[in-house]
Amino acid sequence: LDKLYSFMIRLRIPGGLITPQQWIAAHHIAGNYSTGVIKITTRQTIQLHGILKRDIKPTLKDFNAVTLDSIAACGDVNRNVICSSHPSQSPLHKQIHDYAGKLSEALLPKTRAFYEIWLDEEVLADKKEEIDPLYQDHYLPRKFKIGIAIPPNNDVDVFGNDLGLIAIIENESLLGFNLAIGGGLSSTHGNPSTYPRLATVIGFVPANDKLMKAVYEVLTIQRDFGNRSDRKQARLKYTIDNMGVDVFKTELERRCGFPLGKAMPYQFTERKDYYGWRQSSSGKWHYTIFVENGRVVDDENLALKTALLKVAETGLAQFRFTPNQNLILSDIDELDKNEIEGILNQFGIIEHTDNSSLMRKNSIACVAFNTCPLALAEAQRYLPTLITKIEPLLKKHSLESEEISLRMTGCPNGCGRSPLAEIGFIGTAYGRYNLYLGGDRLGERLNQKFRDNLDEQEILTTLDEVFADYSLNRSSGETLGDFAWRKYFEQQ
Ligand code: SRM
Ligand code: SF4
Repeated sequence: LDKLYSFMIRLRIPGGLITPQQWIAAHHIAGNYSTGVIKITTRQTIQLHGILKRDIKPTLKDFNAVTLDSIAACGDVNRNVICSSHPSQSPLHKQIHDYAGKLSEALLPKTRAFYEIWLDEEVLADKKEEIDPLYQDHYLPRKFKIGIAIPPNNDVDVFGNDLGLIAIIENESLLGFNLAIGGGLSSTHGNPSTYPRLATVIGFVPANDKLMKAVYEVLTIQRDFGNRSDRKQARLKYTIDNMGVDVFKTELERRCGFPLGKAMPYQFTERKDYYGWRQSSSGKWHYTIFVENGRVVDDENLALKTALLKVAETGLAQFRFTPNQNLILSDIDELDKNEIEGILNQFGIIEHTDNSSLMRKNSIACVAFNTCPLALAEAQRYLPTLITKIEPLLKKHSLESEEISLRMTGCPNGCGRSPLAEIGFIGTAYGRYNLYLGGDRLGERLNQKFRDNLDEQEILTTLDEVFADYSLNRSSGETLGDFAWRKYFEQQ
């Protein structure tokens, strides 16, 4: 007997937008071949777990039938391109969002292997036809990530990406993007040569072919200069720190054949999903649902998966995943809003979104156990319970109306972007976490380690003390992250 292998499949959905028909397909594919849970990821796409080896082909074929694929969703290539998700973010949202698709397409590997292996196309292509000018025959040294942010909302955590693009809008027209290079959030316990790093803004490119060229050449530099002998040192952040930002920029301009412009002014004032109903300037309505840790499933409290199927079956809403693992039912006509609202009310979705605490709605947990092979501790299966125990502490210190961000990962790889949270937990062993504080609310400052290896009781005692200190000693309007930074780190 062969081993009973099971797999995870992650889709490539640039900008996180799919049609209701595609959601219906995902619902049934999940039911037919996986654990049934549809997991919305921190990079605006979905994953299915527990797919048996024999079911990989049918799964990918069924996705392909609704034009969804998993090409370059993993591997040493450009990954799913993320973009500020809410259509009301800007009247130019569609124009900017389209870049997620354009960049994703432009940076796809040229090989037909996916179609040949999984979709039964004619067996292996003539290699001459598979010439790939970008990835050549050796791909990138490591995964590569692009995020597009539309200020003032940094919902994509743009500085956590290898390449961040910050949209610059003037007089309601898109001028172009500031380029930020070398973001990455992973580290390894006990290995000080690994570290999270915020992307550095190096200049501006107009929104035309120059943007595509500049992005492409950032990848070629990483391809040619990235470390191929040590995977722990292979991300772009290390390439840049080894070369120096200025040398990297000069090399980029040389390869592009044009200089970058001076970085344009921008300001982030928030980093959040806009829960509930919002209308965009086009008149369309959008409802953002709180999906705890991105897990779409029917459980004893909420029949979310069934509710979403009912919504999809009306065909009246698009499905947009957010980089915070939530879901926006979007682009709903005024005339159809009541019908969608009726379904959401029938299944208690609006009540659930409205009544969940701010801390819960500002939390993220990665997958971790029991499917992630790299997990040292629980994350998505534990964080909801931990938050239930933290909520009374917030109440005790009158902090329940604060929008504090809290994120947990089961290891230091940073999949739930905990290094960018005001309160970050990183698993060290089963039931134990390092506690990090001092990240800002906008994703512009990394948090710092505050305590090592805490168990649950130690976490609650420590947070009780921190909340008490914050509640008594903060200055007016000071966020928890800024307070913790000033009090516990800046003065050290
Ligand atoms: Fe991640 C590896 C899950 C976003 C940094 N990540 C993994 C794997 C595939 C474990 C593995 O290699 O075997 C996890 C699969 C668990 C499972 O059972 O499903 C996994 N990562 C996830 C997701 C699903 C977390 C979630 O709960 O949403 C996210 C999927 C994103 C997507 O749709 O493409 C996810 N991963 C991230 C992010 C956040 C982001 O990109 O905004 C990061 C930090 C940013 C960064 O890349 O620096 C991240 N994942 C990693 C790393 C560390 C990479 C490094 O530089 O060292 C690994 C391990 C690796 O690549 O060797 C990793
Ligand atoms: Fe797994 Fe670690 Fe990523 Fe969590 S942070 S999903 S435990 S690799």
